[in-house]
Amino acid sequence: MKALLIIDVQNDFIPGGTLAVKEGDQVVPIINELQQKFDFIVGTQDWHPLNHGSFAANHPKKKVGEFIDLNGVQQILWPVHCVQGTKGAEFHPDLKTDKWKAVFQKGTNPMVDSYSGFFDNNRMGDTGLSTYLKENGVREVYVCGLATDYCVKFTVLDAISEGFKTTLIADATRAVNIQDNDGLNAVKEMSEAGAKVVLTEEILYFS
Ligand code: VGL
Ligand code: ZN
Repeated sequence: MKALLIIDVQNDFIPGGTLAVKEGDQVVPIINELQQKFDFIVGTQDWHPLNHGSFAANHPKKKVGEFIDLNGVQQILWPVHCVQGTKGAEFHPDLKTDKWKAVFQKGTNPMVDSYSGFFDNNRMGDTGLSTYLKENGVREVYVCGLATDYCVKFTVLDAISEGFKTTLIADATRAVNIQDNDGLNAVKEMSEAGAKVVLTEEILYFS
C-alpha cells in the first residue's frame, strides 16, 4: 500500500507566520487535490515546547540563523515557531484533514530538534511513524509539505533508510532557502539518496 505523508503544513510556516516559507500557502490547494488519490494519509506536526533548544530566544546573545551545539548536534537557531497549543502550530485552515489516519508530532523534546517525521536529529527519539506505517502494510510513501530543505528532506531520507519506496512530490513542497539554492540542492540530495521525484500532475493524471 502507498501512503501520502503531509509534512508540517502549519500556520507558522505560511506567509504571516513566525518562520514563514515563501509561497508556503501555495502547497495547500495542491495537497488537497493530491489527497483524492490516496487512501492512506498521515500528517506530521512540528510541536515544540516554549523552552525548545532550537529557538534563538532561549539562548542569550544568540540570533536567528546562528549555529550552536545542542547536546552534541549542530543546531541552527530558529525564531520561536509551532509552539504546542498555539495558532501557529495549527494546520493551515484550508488544509483538508478529514481523511487522515493519524498525526505524528515531533520536536517535543526541548533538548534536540526533529526535522524528520520519523526520528529526532540525533536519531534517539522515534515518533513511531515507521512502525505505524509498516503495521498498516504501507511499503511506499509519497512526501509533500513544508519545508523542502528541512522537514521534507529529512523525512524523505529517513523513509528511504527505513526501507520505504519513496517519492518526493516536488511541486507540493516549498523551501526555507536560507541560501538561494537550498531547496534545489535538497531535491538533488533526496534524488541521489534514492527518492523518485515527480510532479503532482503525474499523480493526478496517471495513477
Ligand atoms: C521546520 C525548521 C524548523 C520544517 C521545522 O518543518 O521544515 N523547519 N522546524
Ligand atoms: Zn521546528
